[in-house]
Amino acid sequence: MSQTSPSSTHNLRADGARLWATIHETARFGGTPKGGINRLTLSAEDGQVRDWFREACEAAGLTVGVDALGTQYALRPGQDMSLPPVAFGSHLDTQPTGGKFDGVLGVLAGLEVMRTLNDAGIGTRAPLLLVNWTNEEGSRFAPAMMASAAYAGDFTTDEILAKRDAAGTTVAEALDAIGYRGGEAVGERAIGAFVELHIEQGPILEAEGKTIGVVEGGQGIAWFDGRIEGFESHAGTTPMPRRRDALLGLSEFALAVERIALAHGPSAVATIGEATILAPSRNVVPGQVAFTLDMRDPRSATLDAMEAELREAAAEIGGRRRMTLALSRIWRKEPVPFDAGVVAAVEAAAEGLGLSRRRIVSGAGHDACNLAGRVPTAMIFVPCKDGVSHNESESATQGDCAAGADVLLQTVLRLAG
Ligand code: HGY
Ligand code: MN
Ligand code: MN
Repeated sequence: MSQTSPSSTHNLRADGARLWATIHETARFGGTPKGGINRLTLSAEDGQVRDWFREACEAAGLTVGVDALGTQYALRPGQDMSLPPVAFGSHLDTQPTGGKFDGVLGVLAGLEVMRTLNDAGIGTRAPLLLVNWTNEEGSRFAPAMMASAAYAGDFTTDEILAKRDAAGTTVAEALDAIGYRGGEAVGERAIGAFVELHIEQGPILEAEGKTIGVVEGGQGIAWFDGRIEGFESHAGTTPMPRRRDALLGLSEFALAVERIALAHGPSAVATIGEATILAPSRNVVPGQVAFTLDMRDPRSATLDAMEAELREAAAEIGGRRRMTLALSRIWRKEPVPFDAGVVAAVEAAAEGLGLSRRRIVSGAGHDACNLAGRVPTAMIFVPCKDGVSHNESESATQGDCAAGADVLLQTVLRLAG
């Protein structure tokens, strides 16, 4: 392999058609009739795409390792193996109504970078490391981005292994079920810098006609589990004024969540994404409701203020309706700035490629937001149609995916020497 030199790599481009074909080839694992992907973390479908990923990496000459939480690391040697690898990647798990690009683009564009360097016979000074992080989505097991959070030291491996899904299955059992409970200790892998390519999952780049988002950081996130205790009673004989209907308590609280987020707008957002009547019955007034709350803003103080106002609203509604509304916070991710040097490398790469671009803060959480706490990290965004994501209609163009892969390639070459 020849040494990288500016001339030999400046004109190097990813193979956009190959990347596009790879994205669509893997979409069959958990593919849905509507053209989306339902590939929950550590499901059988996730196991299938992981097997595919390992084989594709090995076919590209990479050495693939797996850690105790199932994260896959594919290593490409560099001339100086004493240097920590330049890492890039994202996640292959999806939401239940996921699309073809969320997470997938970052992993498969990383594979495209490896394939492109192989085809050109180009070596790098530092090793390269392509990563598929376990459970970025946080849909089946909470919190989101859990494996990269463990890598960053925010959780112990045992804490994560003990997390349970709605059916009571632990992360450990789910890993064993698909054979991805690896031998490496989490956090053992040296990483010198991390770059993640991802669709924006928002409307800004498309609205402004920009191809590349140079991501400066991620906003703060707080997740809560909610529980409302009213009183079950007969649907036919309980007069309306005497009811302690937990579903009506949730309904009022949901409108309070919307009011509070709007009051702190435009950046503040809050979502009740799951709600369940426990022991439901058509002719029983709901007595117990469980729900989840996802709250975000780029400002930490705003997250604090919103939480205080939500708790006040819960107490007021509960007092008036003679029920308890309990909110327990299960996760708080502070707003995180990315590394100025890596951000500059992304910006220089996009400029060198003559791509339209703008600086942007990520509204979505990403594994990069956890890595940023431990290694120099930044992200690259490309547009997605109408800014839609976490929806089976999620869509991006081949040209934008290829442009994102080219920015990833040039950024990695800048960082790896
Ligand atoms: O929730 C998030 O922001 C990420 O898409 N899992
Ligand atoms: Mn994602
Ligand atoms: Mn997602």
